[in-house]
Amino acid sequence: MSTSPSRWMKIGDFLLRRLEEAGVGHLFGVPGDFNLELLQQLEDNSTLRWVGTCSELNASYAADGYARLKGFGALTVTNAVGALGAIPGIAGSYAEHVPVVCIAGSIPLRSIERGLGMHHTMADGTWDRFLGAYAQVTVAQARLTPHNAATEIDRLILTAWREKLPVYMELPSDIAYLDIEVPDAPLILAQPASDPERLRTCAAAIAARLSAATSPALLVDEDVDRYGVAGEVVELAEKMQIPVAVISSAKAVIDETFPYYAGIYNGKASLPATIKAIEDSDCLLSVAYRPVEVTTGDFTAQLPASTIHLRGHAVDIGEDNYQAVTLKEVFRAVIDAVPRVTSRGVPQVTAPAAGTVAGGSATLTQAAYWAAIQEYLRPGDVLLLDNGTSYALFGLHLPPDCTVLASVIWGSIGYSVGALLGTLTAAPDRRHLLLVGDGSFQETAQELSTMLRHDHKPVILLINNGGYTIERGYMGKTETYNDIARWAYADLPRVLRPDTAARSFHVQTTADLEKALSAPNDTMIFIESVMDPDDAPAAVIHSSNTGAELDYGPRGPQHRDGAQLRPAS
Ligand SMILES: Cc1ncc(C[n+]2csc(CCOP(=O)(O)OP(=O)(O)O)c2C)c(N)n1
Ligand SMILES: [Mg+2]
Repeated sequence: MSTSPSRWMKIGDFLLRRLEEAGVGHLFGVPGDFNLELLQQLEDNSTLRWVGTCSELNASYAADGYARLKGFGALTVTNAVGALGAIPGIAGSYAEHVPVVCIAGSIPLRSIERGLGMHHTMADGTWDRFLGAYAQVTVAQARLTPHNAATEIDRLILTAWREKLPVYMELPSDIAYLDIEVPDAPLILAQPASDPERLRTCAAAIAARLSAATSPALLVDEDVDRYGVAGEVVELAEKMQIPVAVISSAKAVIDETFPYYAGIYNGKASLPATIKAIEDSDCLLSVAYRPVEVTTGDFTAQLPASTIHLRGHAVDIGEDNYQAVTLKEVFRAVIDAVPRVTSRGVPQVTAPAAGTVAGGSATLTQAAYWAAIQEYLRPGDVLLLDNGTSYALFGLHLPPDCTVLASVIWGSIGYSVGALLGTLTAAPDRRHLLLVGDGSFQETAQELSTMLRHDHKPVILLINNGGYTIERGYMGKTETYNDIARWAYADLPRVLRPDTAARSFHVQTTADLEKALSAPNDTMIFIESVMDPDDAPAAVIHSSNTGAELDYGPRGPQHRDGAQLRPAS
């Protein structure tokens, strides 16, 4: 019997209490008969707010977007039909290292024990399939029972938070109202303390390498955000005058106006000064870098062989592998151990500025569009980008305190629209900009209705180019498989909320765009910008062209005449 103070709580109430203690203020999802009892507990006893979504996929994207700003996110779905709908989003949270808990209200324990057939199953007496499916896309899973709930709820929440990965729990619908004995003490979200000897030795080894180096550098990926060490990275860079480059998935994790910010590193597709800072470094500290084709400029990245690799709970230095060292403690110890350097100065990394906005009545081009967006950005903006020509945002200079959300490694189109609901819910006082193509938008567009329903005020910047332009750069420049239906996008706010005060704009010229961008941010602004299907930023077309070589090989169909959209010569 436990000696620490305890109390009696209903299982569902305890779960909701633990979510609150983990900093979750909102639960996304779609109700079903197997989770209504939990939703009733939420209504009756909890400070959590319910945000019903149009689909489970969008709930999973929303929980992910919410977690990226608040540190933890949660959704609830119903057995199987709901749970399976959320899988692509939960798998994306795994790929992008986002702690989310997916709670499936599942068939009653009574039915499992007696082998009773139930709806939302295959009606063949099985009940483990969906837990099995989630085992592939989450770091931990459990079916709650009255005898494991008190420990399993804590294990799953803590595991998700510590490892920055999603978890899945099934709450059988007949146990949420059962009383169990639970700890009185709140759940403390903390990383395990490092092994003192390993931490000391590891930090000393890094500090010695850094102190002896003439051209140290830092390369950071998105875990720097997830583990909350951007402040430490900046402190170390400042103390030793070290340039810091980021992977595109970590855009804006380091303030782009920070003097030691050295740009986005993406192999040979990076600026020359960024390549030099990283590849010629005699002591590169890389934080949680995961090389795939989209983060390596198609495998042209060349990190020095001596690179020190830091991850959430481990560090690799040459032959030495340090376990049981947590990232924040490693940074702290290294910062304290290294000398202040004043002789190196500020790195010179200047990216070409986006062009200027050309003449008023000119048909809108991608070049003019991105120049205008560059001017529109403000400090503190939350920027959600989807795949497509909207990736041009990676080339813009961001003001301080911006946050960028994208699905860079997982690459799921439509992510940004669902995630926008999550970021709006998490940080309603910030300005949120959605940069999305028509094709991506069509995947998840209905969630606009939830944003309107809750009076959110995002700026939606949609590029209407009649289809999948980024894909035309891979294959099928003029093929119908890259075409999509032309919606009246700017009319959607009124369709989805007839009494909306949203301001909608159908933009065809640069003058139209200027006018739209001058609208005040006191309501939703929906700007649909019509552009030519063959117009795309050079960097986007280039990466599509080279991506096709990787995807289809030398005998692929991309080599046929006119098969690919190519950069304007
Ligand atoms: C879920 C999913 N389905 C399909 C794809 C393949 N895909 C990648 S980009 C893209 C087209 C995006 O088109 P759009 O959003 O219109 O952007 P544009 O390049 O036209 O600006 C597609 C279909 C994907 N990444 N994710
Ligand atoms: Mg498009």
